[in-house]
Amino acid sequence: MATPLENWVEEQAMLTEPKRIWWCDGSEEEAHRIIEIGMNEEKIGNHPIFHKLNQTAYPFGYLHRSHPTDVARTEHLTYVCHSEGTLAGPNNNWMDPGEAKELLTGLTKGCMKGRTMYVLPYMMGHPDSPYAKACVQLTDVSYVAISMRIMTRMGKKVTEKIGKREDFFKGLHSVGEFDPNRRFIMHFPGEHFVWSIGSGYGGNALLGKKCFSLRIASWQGLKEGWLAEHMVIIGIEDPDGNITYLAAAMPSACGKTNLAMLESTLPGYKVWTLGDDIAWLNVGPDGRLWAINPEIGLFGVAPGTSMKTNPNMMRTLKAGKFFPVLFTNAALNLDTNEPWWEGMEGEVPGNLSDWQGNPWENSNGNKAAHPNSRFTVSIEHVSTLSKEFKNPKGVPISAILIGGRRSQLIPLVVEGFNWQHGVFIGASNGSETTAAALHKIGVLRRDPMAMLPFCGYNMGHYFGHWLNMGEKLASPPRIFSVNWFRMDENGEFIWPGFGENIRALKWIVDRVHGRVGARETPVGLVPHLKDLELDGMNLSEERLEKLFEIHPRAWDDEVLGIEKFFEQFGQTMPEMMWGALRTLKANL
Ligand code: SAT
Ligand code: MN
Repeated sequence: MATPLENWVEEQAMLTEPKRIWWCDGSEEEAHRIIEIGMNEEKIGNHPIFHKLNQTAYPFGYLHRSHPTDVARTEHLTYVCHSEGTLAGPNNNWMDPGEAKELLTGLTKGCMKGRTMYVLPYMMGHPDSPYAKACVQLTDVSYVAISMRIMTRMGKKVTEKIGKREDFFKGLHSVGEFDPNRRFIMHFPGEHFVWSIGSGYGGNALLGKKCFSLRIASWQGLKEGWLAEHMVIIGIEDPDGNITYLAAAMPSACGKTNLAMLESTLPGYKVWTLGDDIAWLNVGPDGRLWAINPEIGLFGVAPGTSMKTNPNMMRTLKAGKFFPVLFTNAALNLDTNEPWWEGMEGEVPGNLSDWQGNPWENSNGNKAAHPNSRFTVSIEHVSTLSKEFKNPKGVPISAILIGGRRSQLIPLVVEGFNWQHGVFIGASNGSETTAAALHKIGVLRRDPMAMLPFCGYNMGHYFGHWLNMGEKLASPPRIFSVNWFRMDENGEFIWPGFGENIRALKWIVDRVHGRVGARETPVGLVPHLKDLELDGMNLSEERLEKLFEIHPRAWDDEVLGIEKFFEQFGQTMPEMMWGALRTLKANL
């Protein structure tokens, strides 16, 4: 008798009408075959799906060019279809589930004609972890099949694990016609189901990532008492060899991958990598908060990545251990057959094709690589991978960092007074927008816990859930806000960032272990400047003070912005958040 999984795949095949169905086993041999198909048979426009790069410089490297209209997440086409709109909240687009299915059935009918349907069984989380989830995604493009193999634990074992069960997470994906007018990313949290059509790009198409591990999982977390968060996980080893684990939430393209791979400029300190994008946080039997990374790959922003900013990443891209490594929408050096992007060191190559494959003209600020061009690479390549990465229990978190891109106002590092105040700091987090989603770049938007585009339910309830989590923890992590991006009057970054960020992290670790005091300000606790380890850094006292300046009048505007943001959640906003805002106002 057919299993529920087989029945489900059969039903989707009746709807989408592929020419064949390919059950993937996740093997390397299979990945080679799929890449071959992507190079020789499947196309987007005139381009093959994959172009083989210089294998000496970039072992296992392939370049993928997406459809020109399909280069970032499309938040306006992303819906969370709860039974009622109030459950989705003002932070989500909502459609009635029945209506959404009718609309998508129309768009999906026969959409895989002439194509292969890849069946991808995968695990989010270590298979032995009590927190892991079994999932299956269907897709009709080799790029997505291969990307999912890099990002998740894919293979036959998952099919066996699912067995006769029905409660696996389901994802149906088709690139359709790549038509932005027929593109939707629809979530059905009640059914653990995501249905995505019309895009092959990142978070729109790799359904294990934002769609499941954040939007659907955050809803599951609300029901089951845990958190699915947009966070890096790292361990910081101090000169005594003790490792303190931190999780850090930052919006897309604000340096999460750089933080996860940070190479310390402080002697004796070392950062161990556990994850660069997603953390599932559970209350452990010891009353501490434990984090696992459900993914096994990195999907990072290429432009700006160089031997200077992130040498660890550059080595990772060339490590050649796990097949393959993908570069999406990078430029191509036609002389060397290597990928290229803005911000790579050295001279700009003379013979480049741009991210769409056209000869590149260096004029009018014309970018060769797309600003949201990405690499996809196994975390096994990372030489700083923590030995705890494979521990099914995860790691205990001592501090949570919340950051954004703020050219003004927000100090380098601030500690919340307590868990509740930390939740307030997270809830009022803002960031200047980037190229990771299609919207105007550089505008301030509120992005609580960097989850605005990823929280699968009403954020008013989400803040309440965070407050409840604090109650369940015997020793809740301390919560900090960080901002590497503050600028001076001339628009220059005051703080050098990258490897030097270890100095802010060291202060955080010192706070966690009670080694240093702090100075109280209206917005939270900031370092006594003498406690910051700045040896070997070229930063004048005056500029250092600028990093921590708090101008009450400028904060008045911030308070107004937070108030306006909170208001939209109406009755669902916990009173405690309003209380924290009133206190902030009074203190200023
Ligand atoms: O496209 S993704 O959502 O996977 C990457 C990002 O925006 O963070
Ligand atoms: Mn992300």
